[in-house]
Amino acid sequence: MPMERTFFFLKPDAVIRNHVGAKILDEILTLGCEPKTFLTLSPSRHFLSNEHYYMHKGKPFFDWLLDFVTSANLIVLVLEGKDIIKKVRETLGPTMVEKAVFEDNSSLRARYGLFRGVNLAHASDSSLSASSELLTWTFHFSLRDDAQTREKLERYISIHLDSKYVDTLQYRSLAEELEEHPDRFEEIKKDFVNLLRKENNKLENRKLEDFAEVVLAAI
Ligand code: FUP
Repeated sequence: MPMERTFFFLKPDAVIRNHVGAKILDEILTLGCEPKTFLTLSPSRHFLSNEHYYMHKGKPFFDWLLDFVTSANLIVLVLEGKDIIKKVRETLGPTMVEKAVFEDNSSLRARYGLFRGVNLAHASDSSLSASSELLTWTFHFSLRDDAQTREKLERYISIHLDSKYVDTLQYRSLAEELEEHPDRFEEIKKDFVNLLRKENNKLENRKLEDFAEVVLAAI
C-alpha cells in the first residue's frame, strides 16, 4: 500500500467543543499517519461554495452547510500515511450522525456528532477527491509542509484534552425537545448555549449564540 495524503478539517462543532476536537485529533494520530500541515482557517462562503462544496450546489442542505461551516473557525490538517484516506473515513463513520449511531456505534460521529449533518469533521472520500481538495486548499491558502506540525498538533491536543466535556447526549436531548416543540426555539437555544459555554469558556457569547442558531436550524 503506497503512502497517500488526505485532506481533513475539524468543523465548527469540534472546534468550539475543545475537548471533542482534541479527542478526534488524538484518535486520528493513532491511525499511524504523519501530520504535514496543521492550521486554523476561516474560509469564505464564496470559497466553500465555489471550490470545496461546489458539487452540492442546488441541494436542499447547501445553504445550511455553508452557514454551518462558516459559523466558527476550522482546523485544517494534511495527513500522510498508508491507506490513510480510508482509515480516516472509517474512524469518522457515516456522514449523517443518526446513521453513524445506527450503523457504527464506536465511530467518532456516533460518539460525538451532535445530530444530522453537524458531524465534526470533513475528510476526503477518495484519492481523486483528496488530490483535488489538496490542490484547491493548497493554492488558496498557501498550505505548506511544516516540520513542526506534529509538535504543534500534540500541544493542541494536550491543552484541549483537559477542557471540560459535556456528554453529547445532552445536546441530542435538546434537539429532540426542539423537534417536539419547535415553538420553544429560543428557550432551547439558550440551554444549548449554556452547554456550549461549559465546554468553551473563551468564545464570546454572541459567537456561541450564532453557532447554536445555525446548528439548531438543522432540526
Ligand atoms: P462527506 O463526504 O461525508 O463530507 O459528505 P457529503 O459530501 O455527502 O456532504 C457534505 C456535508 O453536507 C456533510 F458533511 C453533511 C452535510 N449534509 C447534510 O447536512 N445533509 C445531507 O443530506 C447530506 C449532507
